[in-house]
Amino acid sequence: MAQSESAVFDLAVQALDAFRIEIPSWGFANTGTRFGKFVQTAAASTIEEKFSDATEVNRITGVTPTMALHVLWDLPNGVKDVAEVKELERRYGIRAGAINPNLFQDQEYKFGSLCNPSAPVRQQAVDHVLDSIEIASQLGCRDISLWLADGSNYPGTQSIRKRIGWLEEALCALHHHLAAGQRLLIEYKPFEPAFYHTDVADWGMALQLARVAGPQARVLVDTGHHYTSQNIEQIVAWLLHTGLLGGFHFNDRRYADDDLTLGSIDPYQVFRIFHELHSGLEDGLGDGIAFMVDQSHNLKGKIEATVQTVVTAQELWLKAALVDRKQLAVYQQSCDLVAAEELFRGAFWTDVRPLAAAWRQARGLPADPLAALKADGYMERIGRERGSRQSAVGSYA
Ligand code: RM4
Ligand code: MN
Ligand code: MN
Repeated sequence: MAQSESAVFDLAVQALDAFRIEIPSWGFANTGTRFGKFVQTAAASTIEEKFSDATEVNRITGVTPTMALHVLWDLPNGVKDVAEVKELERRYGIRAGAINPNLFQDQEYKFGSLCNPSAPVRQQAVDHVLDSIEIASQLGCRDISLWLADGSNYPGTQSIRKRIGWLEEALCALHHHLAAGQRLLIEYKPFEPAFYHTDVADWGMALQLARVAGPQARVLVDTGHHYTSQNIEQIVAWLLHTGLLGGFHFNDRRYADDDLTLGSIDPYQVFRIFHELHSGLEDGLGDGIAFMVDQSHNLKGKIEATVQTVVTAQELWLKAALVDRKQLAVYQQSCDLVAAEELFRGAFWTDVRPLAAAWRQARGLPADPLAALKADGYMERIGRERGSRQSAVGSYA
């Protein structure tokens, strides 16, 4: 890299100062697989405990001021629970982030929610999202993040096109109720729990639905929701190009929707996505993208895994910031393939950890967040306090 040391540090400061990551409340709770759960003594089982854990992560990393909430898990009484959340926001200094309606756990949703053939069930789903929009409004949250489990398991058992129509109808109705400045994020996923057809299976469907829903709808890219070897950075480039990239759910995958820690399997993929984002932002695209994490830490300690995720995201964001995009454009234009690729890979292989540590120190944060977490005794304390209350519950979260 030709840049001077101080120019590189300035670049790092700029990149990391502007990078905020939203962590999910469910990342602190006991989660498992469909085979069961291994209960952790330090897991959070109340919304207050989730706020407390989020505060610890933000205290150590300094970049996670908001926490995404799942309505059914965090506000089981819907709008009635808003006062409690507001009180927790005040007490812990963490703000509620994206509001996630839950359209997949009620018995009524066996054959779908917004795409269910039954009009009353579709209405129930719409009403739940309307409640979620109201919760978001009362909490001052910008994003309502919609993920549907809808689909079918066997060929011929559902009309795919009728379901498209019902979904469009529901999304338009919902969009109508968004407050100014709010956004409806539409997440896609190729399969699971539906194993034959999923109603919002890929980014093309999500993009089309966002267009039909209205100008405040965007597409949400969950990195784990793609088929193996799919070129996610190309999808990101298209969404930037069309102005419909709303945000991310970060995690990593090896096989399917594994919800593993970001960058644990394929950090180069995350780097390539981040390069597209830096490049888009430099060109004035992609304003207001939500960088959210969506992970389940079934085996790792929850808080440790969350801090590790944040640190990894920062490192990869920083590596991608170091790509000399002016020079790269020259190589791309002249089709100097090896020079372009080496420049690109060179940034990826740069060890940015000292740079990230220097940035943290400049911001009054611990240089090594994972070591700081181990040292401050929070995890032992909550393990002791919460340990006796954990029970081996069977559901996912
Ligand atoms: C889904 C999807 C959603 C998340 C649920 C729990 O696979 O990723 O974003 O809320 O899982
Ligand atoms: Mn997700
Ligand atoms: Mn998922």
